[in-house]
Amino acid sequence: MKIFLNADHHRHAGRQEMFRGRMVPCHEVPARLDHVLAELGRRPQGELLSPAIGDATLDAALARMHHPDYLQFLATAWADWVAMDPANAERDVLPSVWPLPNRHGFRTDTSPANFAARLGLYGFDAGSPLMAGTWAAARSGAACALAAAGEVLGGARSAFALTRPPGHHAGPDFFGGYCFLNNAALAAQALRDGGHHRVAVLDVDYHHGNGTQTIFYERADVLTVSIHGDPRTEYPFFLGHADERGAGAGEGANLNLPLPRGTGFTDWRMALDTALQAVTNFGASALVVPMGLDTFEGDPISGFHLRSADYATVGQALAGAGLPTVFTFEGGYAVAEVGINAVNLLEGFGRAV
Ligand code: OKP
Ligand code: ZN
Repeated sequence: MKIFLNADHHRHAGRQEMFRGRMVPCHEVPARLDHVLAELGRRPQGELLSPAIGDATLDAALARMHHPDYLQFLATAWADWVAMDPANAERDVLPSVWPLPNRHGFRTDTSPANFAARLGLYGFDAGSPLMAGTWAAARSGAACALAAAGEVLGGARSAFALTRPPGHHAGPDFFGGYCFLNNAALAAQALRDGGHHRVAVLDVDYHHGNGTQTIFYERADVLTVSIHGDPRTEYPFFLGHADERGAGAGEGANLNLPLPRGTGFTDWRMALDTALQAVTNFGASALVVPMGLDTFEGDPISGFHLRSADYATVGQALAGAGLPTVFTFEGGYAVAEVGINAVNLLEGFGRAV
């Protein structure tokens, strides 16, 4: 399969994230992608390419998935941050105040003049630092997702957007969970626009894909399925419950399969079969897989117990859907193993095709 590499990913390199009242080193580090690349060097899965997507095409695609005010916010966030105080140039951007949407009559319909207040409108956690290169890195990543979708539209069985920062927590007008632009949603929309009438997104990251679910929640043409740690105890907490089935025209086109912390491969694999059955029942003709490897037993921030060899089985099962498939790189924070696990999955998929 063709692999679209985000050559700008190093420009997004957060230093610290807030965790339980203190600043800890970021989990979502450039080395994650570098390990995948190194493993692909040892076990090649296809040609490595740079995405050839023009700025106008990219901007048009971004504007279809994200609100214009949010994109504008991202584009100028670093400059606005430094303008608040020149000393801010030494520090990453992180929000520290939020409006508690839908509660207490807090106004969120006006754009506050203070950047720190605006930051709290768009960002939903204090763990997703943004810096000078974030916008460039995220844009190039979005281009990788579009290029991967284009490859599949051109007849390829599969393609991989090898990019970071990840995307599945980014919504129409919010960032968080290390995500800024929703790469998987961009790929799904590109597949729709390219002629696939029904597209499915099957998110296998440990964390619920709250951004992707929100983007497609009222749409009947894109099925969103996510297998993840139960949001009653696991991040991102406020979305991802089993009773969220979609709304309006999208009623029935969202499926959440939350599993308890501690779940091992036998039970996870049964959930995958349920998810794949839903994809088949939906009648999708193309598939997007936000590929998180943080279901791994050694992941430092997650709670499932998949082993490295299991990822080949996952890839094989995904191939069994028989659909043209776009993979996007999402989570996976056991840095030394993330390359092996990612390539095991891709290899399992490729062997089964
Ligand atoms: C991003 B992706 C939990 C801390 C959670 C944010 C996790 C974001 C995961 N102890 N911090 O879905 O892999
Ligand atoms: Zn995750």
